[in-house]
Amino acid sequence: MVTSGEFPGLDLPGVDASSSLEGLGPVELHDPTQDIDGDGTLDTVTTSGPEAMQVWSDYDHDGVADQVTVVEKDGDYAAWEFHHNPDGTSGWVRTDQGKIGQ
Ligand SMILES: [Ca+2]
Ligand SMILES: [Ca+2]
Repeated sequence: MVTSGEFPGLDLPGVDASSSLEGLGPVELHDPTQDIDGDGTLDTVTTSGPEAMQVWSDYDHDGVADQVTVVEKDGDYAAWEFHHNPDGTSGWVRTDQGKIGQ
């Protein structure tokens, strides 16, 4: 049996630059393998599929992803942040979208 601990990122949803993450709930991020912000604590998992690479980051280390950036092979990209709203709801909000090199 394969567990996500042996293969980080395997249980993360596959998304591409045109995917909407609205309606997607919190994404648990176990066993991050990279330290993107350089504070000495691992915070990020990078996964790649046939069409796109996804970079999931958990900056406050609560085990739930706070940000994801998706970069497709053809340069299309999108960035999303997981927001906790004052009214108690939460959800993904797109913060950037475009094409690399334009
Ligand atoms: Ca870090
Ligand atoms: Ca987090």
